[in-house]
Amino acid sequence: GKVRAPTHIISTISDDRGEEPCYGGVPMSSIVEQGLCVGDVISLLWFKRSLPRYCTRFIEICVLLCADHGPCVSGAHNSIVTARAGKDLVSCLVSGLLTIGPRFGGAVDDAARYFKDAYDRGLTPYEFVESMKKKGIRVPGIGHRIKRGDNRDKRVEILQLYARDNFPSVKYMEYAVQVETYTLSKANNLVLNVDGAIGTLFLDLLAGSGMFTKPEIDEIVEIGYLNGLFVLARSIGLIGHTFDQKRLKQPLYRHPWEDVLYTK
Ligand code: Q5B
Repeated sequence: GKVRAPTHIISTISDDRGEEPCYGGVPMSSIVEQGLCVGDVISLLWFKRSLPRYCTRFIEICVLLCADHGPCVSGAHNSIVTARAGKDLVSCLVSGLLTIGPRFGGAVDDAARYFKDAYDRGLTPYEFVESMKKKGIRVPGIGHRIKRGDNRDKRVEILQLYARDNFPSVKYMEYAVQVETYTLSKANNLVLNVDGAIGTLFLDLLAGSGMFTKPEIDEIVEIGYLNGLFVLARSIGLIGHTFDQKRLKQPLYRHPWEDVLYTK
């Protein structure tokens, strides 16, 4: 009989062998005919299933809200400096993307991990925050350079409002709000930030939609899918900043001496 040669790659995401490519088994023509959007494509390619409209809309809102946050944040700054050094689009984009990490934009997965663990173990906000302090770990998803208790992040409010109106359950989000109330009692900068809002709300999406088994949720949180939302979204802004600098014909950037403390 026929013997199948062992393959070097196993792939389950999309299939380009037929007349038209299929994303998670759904032909592209069907995606277009049904008027599906980026949130649907993300749900097919990342989560390998068609999620309900309220979920794909939530994913799209995350992308819209994280697309950019001005020229002063780490990622945009790097892209701007790289563009001004005359580099190509991909170099400018990746130099911005490489700043995404535990302090800037890349705290979404850890927020989901730590808040899930704390909520599932029944820790009070006090016990959660103080246990993190004892371990010397900053609570991922808490704190912001410019947002404060009296100047909240509008993006967080928009996401919370959407989830309250559309999600069957927002237990992780409500827990995050309680944690924020506690951290704000300690310092005014310790707000729930956009990473924390997305991380905890995505836990609610995973747990409340009925579309994922518990092992699947644990795997998604363990592998870390959710920083991908920030990376994808912020790429839009970083590309915008790159075009902006090139259009404005900005010269090579050199940081001013006055802004450096030279010490021996
Ligand atoms: N403290 C975000 O810090 C920042 C604490 C904390 C306990 C915390 C910090 C942090 C966790 C990581 C995180 C996502 C580095 C942020 C984003 C996207 C963005 C960005 C934009 C966009 C800010 C002052 C005192 C110290 C600290 C204590 C601070 N955070 N304690 N848990 N989480 N958060 N990142 O302002 O006693 O004086 O030593 O690491 O969630 O990246 O727009 O800019 O869209 O682009 O530098 O929104 O919070 O504050 O370091 O001076 O700390 O607060 O221990 O206490 P800062 P620091 P003490 S969203």
